Amino acid sequence: MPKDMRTWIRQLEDAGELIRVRKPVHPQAEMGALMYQTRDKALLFEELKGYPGWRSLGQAPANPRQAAIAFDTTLEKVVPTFAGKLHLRQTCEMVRSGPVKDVILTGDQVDIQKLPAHQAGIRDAGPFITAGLCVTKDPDTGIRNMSFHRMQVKSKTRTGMLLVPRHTFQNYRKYEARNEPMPIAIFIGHHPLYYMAAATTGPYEMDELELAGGLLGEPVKLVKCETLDLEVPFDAEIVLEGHVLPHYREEEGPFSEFQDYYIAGTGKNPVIEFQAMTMRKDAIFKNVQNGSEVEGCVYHKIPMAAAIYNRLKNIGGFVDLKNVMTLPGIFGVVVQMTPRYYGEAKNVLMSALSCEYLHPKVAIAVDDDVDIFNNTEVIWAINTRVNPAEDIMVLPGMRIIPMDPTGKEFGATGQPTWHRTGGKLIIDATKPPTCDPEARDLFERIKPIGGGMIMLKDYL
Ligand SMILES: Cc1cc2nc3c(=O)[nH]c(=O)nc-3n(C[C@H](O)[C@H](O)[C@H](O)COP(=O)(O)O)c2cc1C
Ligand SMILES: [Mn+2]
Repeated sequence: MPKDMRTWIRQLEDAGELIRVRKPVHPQAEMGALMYQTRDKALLFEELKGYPGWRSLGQAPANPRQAAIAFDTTLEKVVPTFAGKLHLRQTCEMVRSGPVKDVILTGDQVDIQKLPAHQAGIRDAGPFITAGLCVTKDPDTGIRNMSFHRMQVKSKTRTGMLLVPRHTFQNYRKYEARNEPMPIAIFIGHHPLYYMAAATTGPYEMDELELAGGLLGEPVKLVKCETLDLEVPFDAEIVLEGHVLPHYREEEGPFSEFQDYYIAGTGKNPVIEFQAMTMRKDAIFKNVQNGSEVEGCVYHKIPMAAAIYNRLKNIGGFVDLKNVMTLPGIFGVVVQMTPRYYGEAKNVLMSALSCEYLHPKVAIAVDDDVDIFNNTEVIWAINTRVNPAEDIMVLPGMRIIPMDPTGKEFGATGQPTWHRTGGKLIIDATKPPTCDPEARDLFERIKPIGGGMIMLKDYL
């Protein structure tokens, strides 16, 4: 059976990683607080106040450790594992129908306000659809794109949409140049590897649904939309079919974002008008809580670290690279490596700051005796292995992600020219390289005599 949101719920539950919330929860008044709180376990809300019959899954994955479960691996191996699969593609398979077509609503029957979309933060403009994966096509080539976008619920048939200038925006620009609305299909609720694929920034030509197939190890099965020349997974929970209106913008936001701020992106943004909705007869909704170190962040952290891992492997021909992890707020990345030469770590960090993703602005390198999943260890390495005069570099005037409030803003949200500039920071917290064993030896960490063998429990 192909992996979908239901197999994922079962997998989490079997692993003791899911809590069923049986008391009724209000999606706008209560759910955000519960999801923001749980940093360890996933939540399945079984009864929703004001939305009879609906259930919703949240914080699933709640953290990178749970993301590793989706890849059938461990926290330490999840980034190298994903990196090793980034080149995999499986051609999607068309099927005639599927559970997502159990219920088909068109015209006046469409009412997205009946969906239990949650309100994430106090200052949010209202409920947002937070787990919608947006499928569009390049009108010239027909190549598909799939990406994550926040969608502010505005009426029965309308949402806003934040489009940071990337591939979906590129497709939208092409439709705008033709003065045509852009067809868009949004599926809500699926296996996390679909979300990981959607949050992977690769070449414009990459069909993220083919990458999803590569990650899943099985082709994604697609069905035709009811009202659009687009295809969506046959086993999603819910599908919305609509158009992004050309040359039209409306106030959108604020929204609780991944940096743990409301700032950035709020302003005149595109809108989607929906004309059809299909779903399973017992569809489970999916809400994603955003903020630092919650689910929204996890979908960013893992693909970004995987893309950076692949990029860094071959800097200077070869890097003895061990691991990569994204830091809280996702503007930072920590690279674990064994430096072989002086200056090597700095070259590697330069590349991490200039990769597929605009987010990284702080790049830190550490040796493999530092646990990169423990930020206390990373700070220890910075404090004890860095000579600030030598090992820190500030790079001014770089292009940074427009969602970074520290930067100088140009243009405005909703426009293809929207961007920011700001500084980037390199911190080489590695030990001296292996080519200088004497210097390196000064940084040998203490190990207690008998460490790992003499256990306290044996003395109690
Ligand atoms: C939880 C989550 C929410 C996101 N929300 C948005 C958004 O509202 N607008 C946006 O432009 N990108 C958003 N992104 C980032 C894009 O989906 C991501 O960069 C993706 O790789 C872009 O794909 P594309 O380059 O094919 O357009 C979000 C990512 C995640 C993980
Ligand atoms: Mn893309």
